[in-house]
Amino acid sequence: MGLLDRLSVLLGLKKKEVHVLCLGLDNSGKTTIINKLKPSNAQSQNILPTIGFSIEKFKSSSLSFTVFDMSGQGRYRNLWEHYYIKHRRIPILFFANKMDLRDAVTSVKVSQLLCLENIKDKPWHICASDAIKGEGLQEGVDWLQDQIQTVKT
Ligand code: G3D
Ligand code: MG
Repeated sequence: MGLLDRLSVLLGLKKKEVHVLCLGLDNSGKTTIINKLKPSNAQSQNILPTIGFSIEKFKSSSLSFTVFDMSGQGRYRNLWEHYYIKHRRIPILFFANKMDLRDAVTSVKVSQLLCLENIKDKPWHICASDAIKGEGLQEGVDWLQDQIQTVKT
């Protein structure tokens, strides 16, 4: 961030800009989640399968997010590492999505199955979500915003 941008953020004239990498299994609902976080007049009615990646933007109360929505398909996974810097203490937000499905397991169970408690070097959080209804998404974004705001601008 340039000096002028930092000053604008500090004075509350501009939202701090952050980049988010969105990863997950193909068909898990990543694009639907991101779409639902956009203002209603900017949301697509038709979610198409993501090819390679797409770049989306949305805002929270104090941040401006640019999201790299990566395809989960195996042949595109080699792209992931180009957008992910492994050793930084970046926060990781997990969505246990499709909680509306009858056989969905709880977010606690998902966290156990993925052994998330082994992540010691980065802050992480898991939210149960239903991206179609938009449930659980705001809780996740609020957590991410809190984490990012504790990092110096
Ligand atoms: P992806 O970007 O992770 O590949 P998509 O996944 O966002 O393209 O979503 C894949 C399918 O899952 C879509 O259905 C979408 O509507 C559905 N979906 C996303 N989130 C939820 C959810 O929380 N609950 C349910 N029941 N379905 C969800 P289609 O039919 O368009 O393939
Ligand atoms: Mg997608």
